[in-house]
Formats: sequence, structure tokens, C-alpha cells
Amino acid sequence: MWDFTSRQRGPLAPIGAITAPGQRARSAFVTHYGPVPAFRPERWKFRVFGATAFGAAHDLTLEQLHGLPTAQLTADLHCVTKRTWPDNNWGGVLVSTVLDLVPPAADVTHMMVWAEYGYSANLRLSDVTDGRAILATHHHGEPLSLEHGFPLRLVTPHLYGYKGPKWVRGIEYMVGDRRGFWEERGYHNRGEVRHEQRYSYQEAPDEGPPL
Ligand SMILES: Nc1nc2c(c(=O)[nH]1)N[C@H]1C(S)=C(S)[C@@H](COP(=O)(O)O)O[C@H]1N2
Ligand SMILES: [Mo]
Repeated sequence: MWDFTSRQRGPLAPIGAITAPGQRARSAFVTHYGPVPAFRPERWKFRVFGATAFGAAHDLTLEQLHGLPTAQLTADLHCVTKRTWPDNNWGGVLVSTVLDLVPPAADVTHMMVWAEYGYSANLRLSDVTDGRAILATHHHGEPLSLEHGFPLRLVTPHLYGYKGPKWVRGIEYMVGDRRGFWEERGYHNRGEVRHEQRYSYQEAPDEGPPL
């Protein structure tokens, strides 16, 4: 499993210590823009679209998603506003599993993860492969609560929380990069925690499309 360098346990870093730069541990929090969307099972589907290898979009029902191989990932959740929610165990389906099931075209470099109400986050393909990103259905073994993203949310612990949409409804494969919701509004296009990539003014010219 990926080595989450923002989380270190050992003689010098007792359990509970937050070693991500600039972050402070807090108890569980809920934060998002806008209201919590209602879950409408009869209308819910997960769509993989954009530059797929076979040129067609692919829809999955929640049952089909639940039938995919599962994985778990334990990590801190770092909000870019400097609060950290420590030690979360997420269960669900790795993004790699979806990439295997619906392969992207050879020239795909990024994905946009889309959620209810048009919330979105753009991610490099290399930031969501090799077990670094999970489409979570469970938290500490229980189904997600509505406020934490039921029925599906993305978690990418090495990136700030805004890179992990709650209430995810689809993935768009992209040839080249485009900014998501917060990435268009002043937050860093990549958002890597250990480098404190918080704001778009910190971006190097090759780290994001022009604003
Ligand atoms: N759909 C949606 N997902 C979202 C957000 C949002 O505004 N809308 N905010 C993100 C941010 S900034 C953070 S820090 C985390 C917070 O997750 P939590 O509420 O489960 O603690 O959700 C992320 N996912
Ligand atoms: Mo956040």
C-alpha cells in the first residue's frame, strides 16, 4: 500500500500525532459547499465517460459498484483550512479497479471526478493509481453517513480534502488538465499535503492550466 508520508507512527511520532506541515488535529468534522444532497436510489448511477478506450461511456449501478473487489485505506483527512481529522478507515473500491474495468484511452492524463450539484475535482491519473485513491462506501466498517458522502465519496489522503468529492456520481477521463470547483477558486491545482500546496498562487507554470 502507498506510503502516506504525512502520517508517521514510531517512537518519535506517537499515535495521534499529525506530522503534515501546518495542520492541527481536530475531532471529526463535516465541511462542504452547499447543502447535503438527497440520495435518490431510483435515479442514482455512476458514469465513467470522456476519453474512454472504447469511446463509449459506461454506467454502473450502486449494486454493480458494491460487487467490485473492495479495499481499505486508513489515513488522516487534511482540510486545506489546516484542520486534520485523524485516523479514518475507509472501505470501498480503489480508483485503479474502475480504471481496469473501464480503461481510459492511451492519451488520458487526468480525470475530473464529478459529484452532485456539479461539484468537481481534477486529478492527475498518477495521483489516483496504485492504491492512492479509494471510492469509499464505508467508514470504520459502517456505511458512510449522508453528511460524509453517502453513497460514494473519493478519498485521496496525500492530497487536501477538496480533492475528494463527497456524493460522487462519475468520472470523466481527460486528455489534458482542466480545473475543478475549488481549483478554479484559488486553491492549488494539485493540492499535495506534504508540500503544502494550498493556493493557486503557489503553482509552478506547469502545475495547472491558466486561471
Ligand atoms: N461534494 C463535495 N465534496 C466535498 C466538498 C464539497 O464542498 N462538496 N468539500 C471537500 C472538502 S474541502 C473537505 S475538507 C472534505 C471534508 O470531508 P468531511 O466533511 O467528510 O470531513 O470534503 C470534500 N468533499
Ligand atoms: Mo477542505
